Amino acid sequence: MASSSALRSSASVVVAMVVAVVLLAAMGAEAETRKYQFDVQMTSVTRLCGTKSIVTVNGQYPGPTLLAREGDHVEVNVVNRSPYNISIHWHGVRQLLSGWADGPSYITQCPIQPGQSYVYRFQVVGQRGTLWWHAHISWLRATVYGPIVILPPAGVPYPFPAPDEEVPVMFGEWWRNDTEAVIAQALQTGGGPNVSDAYTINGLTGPLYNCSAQDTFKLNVKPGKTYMLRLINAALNDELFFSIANHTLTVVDVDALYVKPFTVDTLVIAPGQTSNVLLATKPTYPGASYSMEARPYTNTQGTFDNTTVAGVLEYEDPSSSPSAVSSSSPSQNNNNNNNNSLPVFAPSLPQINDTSFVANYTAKLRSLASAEYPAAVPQDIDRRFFFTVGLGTHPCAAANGTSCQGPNGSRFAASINNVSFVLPATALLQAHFAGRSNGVYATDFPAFPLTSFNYTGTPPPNNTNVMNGTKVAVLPFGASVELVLQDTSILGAESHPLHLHGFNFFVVGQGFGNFDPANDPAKFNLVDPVERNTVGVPAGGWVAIRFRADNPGLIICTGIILALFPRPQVLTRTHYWRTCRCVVHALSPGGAHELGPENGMVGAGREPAEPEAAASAIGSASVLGQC
Ligand SMILES: [Cu+2]
Repeated sequence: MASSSALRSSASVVVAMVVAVVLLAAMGAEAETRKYQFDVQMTSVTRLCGTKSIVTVNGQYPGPTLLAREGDHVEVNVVNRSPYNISIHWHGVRQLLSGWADGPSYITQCPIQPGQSYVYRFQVVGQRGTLWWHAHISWLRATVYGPIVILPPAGVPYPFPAPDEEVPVMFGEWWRNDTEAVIAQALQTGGGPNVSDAYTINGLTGPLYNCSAQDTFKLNVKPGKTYMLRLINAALNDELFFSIANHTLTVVDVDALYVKPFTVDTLVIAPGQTSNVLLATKPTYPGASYSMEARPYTNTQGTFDNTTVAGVLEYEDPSSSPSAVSSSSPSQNNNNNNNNSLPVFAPSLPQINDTSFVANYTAKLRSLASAEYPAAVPQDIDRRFFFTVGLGTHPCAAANGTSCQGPNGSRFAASINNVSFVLPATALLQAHFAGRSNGVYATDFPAFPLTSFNYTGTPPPNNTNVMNGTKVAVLPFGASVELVLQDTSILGAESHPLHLHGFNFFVVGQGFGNFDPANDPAKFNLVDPVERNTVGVPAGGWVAIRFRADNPGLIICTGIILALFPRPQVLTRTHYWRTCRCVVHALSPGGAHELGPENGMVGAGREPAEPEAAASAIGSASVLGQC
């Protein structure tokens, strides 16, 4: 059966990772080049009693683990054997001077067309922890994703007691229907995409869903050990609470950056975020099993997937015969029925809209800020930006005269500073490199809203229309940047996860209501703020981040996350293509063209002979083949 082979492959990925970790530790390997082969292909998978064909890498769902040590070079040969255009993004990898390898279609590269291939080459510099990779076009990331495990350099210990084992734990979403059809329908109607039917842990839905007990993620552990869970939220839309019954989790890392350790019963993780947590097992065999569960945190008034995914923490029974215990890694399996008679405890998760829990949790996150791992927070700021983030509308453009399914018959549109991003037909980095940006993008992205208003006030403004544009903000190389992201309540306040490509940033402040430029900056944490690559903008609130523009190239900031990780509300999901992206375009001191195209670039696609008007590209299947 397709489902059982998929189950085995997802379990074997983890086992292989653990074995690899042990081998590396034994070898004390030096920096090397790690080569991977990613065959993008269609694979039949069964979940929730339904079988469908999904896009996978190497037939695995979730996909293979990419393992590297800090300092290693990585080469991934992606061969597209699927019928879709595709590109792969290495989420959180800094991509210093390797912007061509970042992966967002139409931004840093043309998508890899069916039958073609592309070699991603990059070095992992100054990062260690957990990141992840995923498809970066349309909704293919729903099934095309996998972990990136970055170990410290050989001989460099973790700044905490070494765990006995390490296990990737990826959260995802599952739709019964074809996800490309889901997003296509939403783009056609102007309404929101249908919400997912289940959440997953390592691709498995678990016993709380119909006919899914056999698809349960099981973490088999021994008493008195420490396990490091490499948590990854690969869900498209939802922030998630996560908890393991009767156990605590010690957070030691977020987004591949160490934090001051703190211990919780429940954590919250936004789409795109990662976190390493230590799980200390009970000192003796407890004679019980423990459910690990994840479900959404949301304050939306729209529809969302209000279900819970469960996995099981099972202790190795010392009384069972040795042959019953796997002689290989004791990690996961999905067919261990030895403990069926044991009591199973369930965790208690916060209320689904518990915003104060989330605020308390995020306030605990602090950079380690040690001598070895200092927090280089920019103290003096060269460039300030204030971006409103939220939802608006486009007029309905349905060809047949019927109304659209957004507010008052309009189409939903997400925007930053009221600009809704329009995907170009030429990859932006390519246009920049070729000196042919004219007609592809403009450099007048507003640093502040053109019209100020009470961003989180009620009633909201009457005019909810947003403008379209492919606009970038240009930063001088080396500039210290402060960016305040302000949620709006124009069509309902909601939390928006936002993500920066090519950079980590410090979260120096956040709050509810409107940002107060006179008084809020005095409360910023400029000593040990958490550093990361993805942050949730609080619903009806703001967050302030700082970073140094030290990575030449075209990077996507903030809005890509509205595109990548829209909020659970129907509204934001609507405009996957049209979602605002601000593209920050950092110039090197030596000029605009320091980046060279890598060898793989040539095969990635070609310039359209007649670039289509950008506006017409939105959501249009035909234009996908143009670039
Ligand atoms: Cu990313």
